[in-house]
Amino acid sequence: MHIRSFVLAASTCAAVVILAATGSAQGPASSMMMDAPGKAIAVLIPTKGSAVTGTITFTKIEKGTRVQADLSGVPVGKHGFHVHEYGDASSPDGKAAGSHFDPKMAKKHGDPSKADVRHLGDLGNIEASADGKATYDSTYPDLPIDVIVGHGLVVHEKADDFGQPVGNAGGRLAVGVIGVAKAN
Ligand SMILES: [Cu+2]
Ligand SMILES: [Zn+2]
Repeated sequence: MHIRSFVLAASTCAAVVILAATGSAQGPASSMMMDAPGKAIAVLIPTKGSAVTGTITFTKIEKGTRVQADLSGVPVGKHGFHVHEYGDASSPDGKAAGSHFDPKMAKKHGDPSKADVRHLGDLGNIEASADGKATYDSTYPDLPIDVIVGHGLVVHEKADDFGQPVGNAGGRLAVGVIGVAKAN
């Protein structure tokens, strides 16, 4: 009796394993195993009382990820901007985007041009001229597009002074969700 029930259990197990293997080989999961995206984009949505709009693109190049921003309606001066943990632009104050995206658990805020240890999402500052336009173009060796896709992008009220814990950049002027874009 013991042997028979063991055989039954073993064959059931084998069937489950075969089903699982077949499912992962032919199911929707396989289409998600494609190459990492070559380009991503965040389209900014202004928070309540803000006029900040524009796009931030992330393009895979030989040296890493090129980050380019083209914004309008930005108050003159420097504004901190970061990849935030949630791709959620639903709240009028932008807070649904959570805090700085820190998948490596660095637990330290920093200047991307200087600090090796920083939140992965720390992008420094973007500066607007008197006409409200702000552009940015910088390449990061350590910002994989497939890691940041689906997370948020926040442009802040004030400059990021790189103080702890999150740079004293104040409120949020705009939030976007980083999505996969068609590579050029
Ligand atoms: Cu931020
Ligand atoms: Zn940070």
